[in-house]
Amino acid sequence: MKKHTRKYLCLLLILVLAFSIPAEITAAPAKSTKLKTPLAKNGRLKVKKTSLLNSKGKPVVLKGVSTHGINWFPEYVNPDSFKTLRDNWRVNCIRLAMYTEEYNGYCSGGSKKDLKSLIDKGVTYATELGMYVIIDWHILSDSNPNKNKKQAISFFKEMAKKYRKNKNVLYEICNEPNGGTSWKDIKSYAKSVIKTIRTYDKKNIILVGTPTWSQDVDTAADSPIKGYSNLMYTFHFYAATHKDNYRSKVEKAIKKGLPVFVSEFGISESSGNGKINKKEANKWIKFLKKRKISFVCWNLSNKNESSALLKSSCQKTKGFKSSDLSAAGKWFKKVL
Ligand code: IDC
Repeated sequence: MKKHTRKYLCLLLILVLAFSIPAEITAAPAKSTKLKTPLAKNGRLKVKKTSLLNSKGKPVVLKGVSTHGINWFPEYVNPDSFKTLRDNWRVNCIRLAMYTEEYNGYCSGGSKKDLKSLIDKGVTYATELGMYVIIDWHILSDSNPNKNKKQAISFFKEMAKKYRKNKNVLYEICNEPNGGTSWKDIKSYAKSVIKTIRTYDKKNIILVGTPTWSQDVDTAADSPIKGYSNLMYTFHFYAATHKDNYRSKVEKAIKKGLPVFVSEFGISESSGNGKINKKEANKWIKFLKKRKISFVCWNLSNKNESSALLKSSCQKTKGFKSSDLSAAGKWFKKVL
């Protein structure tokens, strides 16, 4: 090696060392303060007894926002809106509500291709952002899930095949059975759909609806579904309508060993509109937090109804500021 080449290499080495040492020293605290995504922190979730646990076996609470029906409000399924919710609201879960029978629903003339493409987009954005995502088969006016059971099975077969490797996906197989649909009926539907999902996806959480608009968790607790793991049962409430006696239903169900997940709630009346009741809503949140029950708030839209989290005058579909939020939106952001 020539003398000047050696000199040059020495100088280079000194320069590299000079820059790398302080860089390392400053990089260490930066690394430790860097926020991990909810998914990076918790990994694949599992259910043990009544608890939802992360991959390390620690309890985890999903705090989510539900879209309104993606048939009506597809525009909110975008990466920036989810990112706003994650970074500014501290939401770690998005629920994609796909109505099955209302206007342009999956089983009532809506484009299956378009609806599934919205679900795919929603799952992709949530995954990129490290958020959990619920694929919600949103039955409502089709009161009994057995009505569209065949379509549910083929839908969830497709979803489970596609998303079995996604650690952040949860399947909600029937939003709110109603119209007198019995737990026995729901259970028979659930068993078929769960069997299909588990053929492909052995692990991700499955959320099962309960009778009377997903309120009768106490009834489900008397006779839970056997033979499968990672199942949870949904309880829904609207704070201006459902109060103490509903909390005691949840309490009863948990005492009987049922894992409960609040995949939808609002602080309005059960119509999704009318007065909001913040006092009762705060009681609910205190109750849920104490028991580490996950909760997902209805709904991400600017619809002119009091359960909507955005003001009806808000035209933004991302980057929502406090002034864009409805009273319910302001309340929920503060709760988080
Ligand atoms: C409501 C919406 C409303 C829409 C209606 C369709 O807020 O804009 O017109 O559905 O029937 C539920 C349901 C949920 C309801 C919500 C409020 O899961 O779909 O959304 N709610 O009524 N259960 C209890 C209340």
